[in-house]
Amino acid sequence: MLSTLRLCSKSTYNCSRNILPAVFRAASGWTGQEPIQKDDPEMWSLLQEEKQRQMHGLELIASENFCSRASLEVLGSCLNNKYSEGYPHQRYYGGTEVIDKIELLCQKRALEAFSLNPSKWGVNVQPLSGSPANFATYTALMKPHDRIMGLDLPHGGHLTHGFMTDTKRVSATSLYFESMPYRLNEKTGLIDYDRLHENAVLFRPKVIIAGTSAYSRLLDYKRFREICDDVKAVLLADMAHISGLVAAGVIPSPFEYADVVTTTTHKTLRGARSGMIFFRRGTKRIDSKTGKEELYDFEERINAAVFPSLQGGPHNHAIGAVAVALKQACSPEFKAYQQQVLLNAKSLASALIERGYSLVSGGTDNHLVLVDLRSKKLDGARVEAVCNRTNITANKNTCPGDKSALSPSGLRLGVPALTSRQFKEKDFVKVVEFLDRAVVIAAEAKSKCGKKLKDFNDFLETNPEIKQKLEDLKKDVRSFAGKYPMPGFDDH
Ligand code: DSN
Repeated sequence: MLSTLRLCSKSTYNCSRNILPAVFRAASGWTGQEPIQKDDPEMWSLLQEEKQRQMHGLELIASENFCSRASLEVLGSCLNNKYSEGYPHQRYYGGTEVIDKIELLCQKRALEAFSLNPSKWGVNVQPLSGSPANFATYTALMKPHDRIMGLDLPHGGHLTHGFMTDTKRVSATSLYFESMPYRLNEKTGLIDYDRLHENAVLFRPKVIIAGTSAYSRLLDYKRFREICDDVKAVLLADMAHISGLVAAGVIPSPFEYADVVTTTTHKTLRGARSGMIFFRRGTKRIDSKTGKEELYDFEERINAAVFPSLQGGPHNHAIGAVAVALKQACSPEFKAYQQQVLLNAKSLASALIERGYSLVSGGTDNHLVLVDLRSKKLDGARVEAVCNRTNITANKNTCPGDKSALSPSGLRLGVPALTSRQFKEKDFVKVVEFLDRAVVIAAEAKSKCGKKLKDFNDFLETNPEIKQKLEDLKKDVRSFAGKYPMPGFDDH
């Protein structure tokens, strides 16, 4: 900096806004305003590559979506530059007056998006994503070694709901707290609420989580509430997967029954990648004898757990971008989008059933289906491997009864991303046609190679006939998917 200034003669050195940047530009050559194409062509080319992959592929990962351009503009803005530890009007750094307005706007829109009364509910919009939101909530509500129950990961739950195996406490939730899972009834593929209730009575958890990441049915929040009341547990709803559907009012909301609700913001909600924690506030109950009011204390505990216990500076660019998405979530277009999500999921499910596929629970009431490939004598890993090579993006998933998480029998398929690309019911019938071709290729390859997944993958890479079939399918998928529009920027 100093050497740059020395290069400027007294007559050219001028602090006016117009002159100084030009002088710096001439002297150092760097302004920080160079576009990515020029500044880092290697990264630009990778961005282009990824954009092309997304444009020409069938994105069926149930937790993914395509964020809007407006939200992405805020995400890539000067909001990234600001530190603001603390909360609005209580910050540790100066220069936060605009950041305060942005965080308050995000909070206000979050409550509006879920039709919540600010005297009864508050929200923390600083969690960096869903897993940090959950861990902050546990930190707020429990002491180390307190007990928690969540849906088992292999039965459609989430890692952070307490996953552990016989030999390892995999999730930190099971490391710092004592977790006990509840599961599905393997015959029906539905949550076994009776068993959950029985076990909760014995285990006496402090928190029960009503939340899923690979479950295609609606949750019975009333039943969860009754169980929680019976064992005096806090009901935490993790609505990460379904929050967009809830905001649009097309499926039941957890807010009527839950004490605390966590969510990500980038799945069905279609915002930037971040997390939120909603908590009840105000009067908890009034003692009938003394008339004394008992207040919820979640707000102080949750805010303190997020900052300073677990996080430092909030990601203000994400908070601003989420605020934009939450405004969109209140629009009639968003409601129509979520209605289409439900129609598309039903279309996907029936087209699969028509082609002889088994679905866990037999169908769907939300945005995803879980295909059980055992009836096709296949598994999720092999079909995922074929999909990966043919521009179809989906993920292998355990089904109830699976013994190995490494070789699960299911494939989880979600419709939110492609619905954001204007796919309708008939387009999902076509998607199933492509998926079925992938499954047929997987079955043929499996029948002709060794037993191990590695043999299978090697075969896909080397067998000329299979390679040709993969190439043909990929070409058809590319040309089909490439015709649909995509939210975001045109080229990145
Ligand atoms: N990774 C998300 C999912 O796919 O469900 C959950 O965190």
